[in-house]
Amino acid sequence: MNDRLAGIKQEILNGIDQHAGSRAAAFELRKQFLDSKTGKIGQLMKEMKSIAPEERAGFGKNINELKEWAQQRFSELDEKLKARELERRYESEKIDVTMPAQKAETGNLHPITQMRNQLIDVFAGMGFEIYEGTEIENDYYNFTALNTPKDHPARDMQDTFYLSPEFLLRTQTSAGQIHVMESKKPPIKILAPGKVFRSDDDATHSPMFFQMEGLVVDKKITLCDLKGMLDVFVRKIYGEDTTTRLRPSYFPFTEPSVEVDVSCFECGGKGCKLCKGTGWIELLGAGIVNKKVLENCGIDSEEYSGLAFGIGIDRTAMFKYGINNIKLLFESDLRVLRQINDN
Ligand code: FA5
Repeated sequence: MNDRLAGIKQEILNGIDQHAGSRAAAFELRKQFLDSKTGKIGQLMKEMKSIAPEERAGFGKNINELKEWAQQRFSELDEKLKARELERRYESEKIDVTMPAQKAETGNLHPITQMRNQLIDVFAGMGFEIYEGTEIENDYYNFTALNTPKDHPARDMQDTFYLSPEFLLRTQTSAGQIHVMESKKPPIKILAPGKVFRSDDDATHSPMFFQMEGLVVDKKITLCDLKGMLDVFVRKIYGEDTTTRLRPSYFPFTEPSVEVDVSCFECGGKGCKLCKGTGWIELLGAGIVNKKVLENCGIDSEEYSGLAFGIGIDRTAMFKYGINNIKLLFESDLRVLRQINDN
């Protein structure tokens, strides 16, 4: 019997030597010998019955000693493995406090989004509400209801992407004017920012760009109201000394129509490269809402009048941040985008 005990001892020593590389493997090995039901040492206890009574006490003592010895070995092993695991962790998580810190990059809003937000802030301060229209429009809302029927030459002013004979990508946020006037009774004071699309492509024109439409319909709205609002807008965006100039223009949906220039904020009006020596920069189109458009939307043009303007958001941003090619706004070049942070 003592040989069997010695054999188990040896087995344990071999097992510890060969297999117990991790705490999980050591646990499995321990179970093989010390599990109360299936362990080899426990099994020996069950054999007590078959031992001669006079040898039983000695046999039991030897088994208990073996059990204590095994428990001791396994807890030493566990301690050793625990220490090794900890060492490995320390090694892998070691921090060199002399290393330069990793730079945490923070992003910022896209210049067009920054400009859009600034414009919304300015006009929200004057009581405008936001209306978000859809990018796909039908011919009626983008042209016909805006006093531009099928054969109207003004359609050539905007090269259109047609999706079908009826549907198109809106060429102007002015399409939103009609939706608003159809669904709301005056007084109306809305701002409609969004993407618009035209078959247009050069340094200052992009096939997709952003506009912000403003529409006010109420009693006794005049061109003076328009000029007053636009003066507030340019002063807030380009500085207190900036002013506007209205030049006669043509849009089928406004009468009279104006092109709005802003005094050059770079040279103060003296003439420079930015304003091409004129002292003025062309910024947006605007006018008094054509009576025909009001009538198309069921608004009494004798009782009410309206003003409307369409600001190019990209163009406003280009002037403000000194960007000379609209493509720079859409190429996602971080060197450009990082320079513009007006938040
Ligand atoms: C219009 O789109 C009119 N709907 C504006 C308007 C609204 C007039 C309400 C009267 C009443 P226009 O085509 O000029 O007008 O465009 C307005 C602005 O959008 C321009 O001043 C310019 O800043 C910008 N813009 C026009 N085409 C492009 C383009 N391809 N890329 C970038 N910006 C553009």
